[in-house]
Amino acid sequence: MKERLQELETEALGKVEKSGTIDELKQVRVEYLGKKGPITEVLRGMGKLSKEERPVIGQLANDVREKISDAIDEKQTKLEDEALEEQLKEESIDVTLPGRPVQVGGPHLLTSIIEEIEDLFLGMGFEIKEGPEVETDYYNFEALNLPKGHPARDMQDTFYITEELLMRTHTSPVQARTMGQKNGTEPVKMICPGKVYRRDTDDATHSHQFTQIEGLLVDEHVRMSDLKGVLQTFARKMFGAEREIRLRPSFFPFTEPSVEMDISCKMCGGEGCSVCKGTGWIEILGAGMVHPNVLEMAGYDSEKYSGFAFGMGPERIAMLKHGIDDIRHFYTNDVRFLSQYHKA
Ligand code: 2NL
Repeated sequence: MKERLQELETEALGKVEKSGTIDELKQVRVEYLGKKGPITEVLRGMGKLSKEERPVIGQLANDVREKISDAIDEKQTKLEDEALEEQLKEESIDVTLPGRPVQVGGPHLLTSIIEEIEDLFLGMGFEIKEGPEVETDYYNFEALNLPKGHPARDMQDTFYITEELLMRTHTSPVQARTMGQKNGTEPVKMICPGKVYRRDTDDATHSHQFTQIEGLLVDEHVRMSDLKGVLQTFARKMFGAEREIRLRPSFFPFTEPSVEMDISCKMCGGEGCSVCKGTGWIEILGAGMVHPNVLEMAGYDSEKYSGFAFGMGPERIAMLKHGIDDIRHFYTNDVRFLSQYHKA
């Protein structure tokens, strides 16, 4: 029996040694240490042994079993380590490879234009004010000399929330609100950029939602020449130092007198071309002297105070600056359009 056990040990250890995979090792374990294995069999036959031999063989059988088991465990750990090593080698990444480029966004063209205009007016001492897009009928219309039933309201139809609440049609209500906070005594020097709304059918030049920048200066002794100086400074900083401006009489319910401002066409230098439709001039904005009714409604004495105001559309400015032919490009956000105006 002793020899048989030693034989089994040698045999089993040999097979453990030869096992190349965890599966093979499992089979060795089942074969030698399983319930039906040869060692169990030896132990079962111990009944036939003498009292003296029994503990010796029993001890030996247990030693052999333990040796085989330890050898299997050791080999299993080794095989597992090797497998892990192999897997790590396969999955290793080359950290020296250059990374995939990340797509970098940038400000929307309209945002850039609005910020450029803001900077120009900040440089002239104007402050920037914002206000609600949902407005009252009073601040959007009444306070701007557009009483209920005024015919000019037709051109500024909008989206109504209630009879008295609506989506603002211009940013002027921000200015009316600001003037109203000044007790009729302090001067105002502000611009207000923001989104505005009209009941319009979208096409290449119309949108039901667009942006506007309005400006307002109220103080004692403000004259039309002040308006002209500010607008000329703006036009030259925005479009080029060589630009001329031209004021044409116009009408707005909230200013009197009212004007429209053109800049000389850069494309043809004033000769007339397709951009300026042969006139040599391009319309940029509307402006005027604040109507006395508007000043009075905001609490100012229109005998003592006067002011000028202007309004422009950043979409139009951007379209002229960059030769964009359809206002809808600003809102459909095609990256091929947007990315052309990201500064490097
Ligand atoms: C245009 C014309 C304009 C104003 C806006 C204004 C605001 C107040 C008082 C008086 Cl609070 N006027 N704003 C004045 C003249 C013209 O906009 O064509 N905008 C795109």
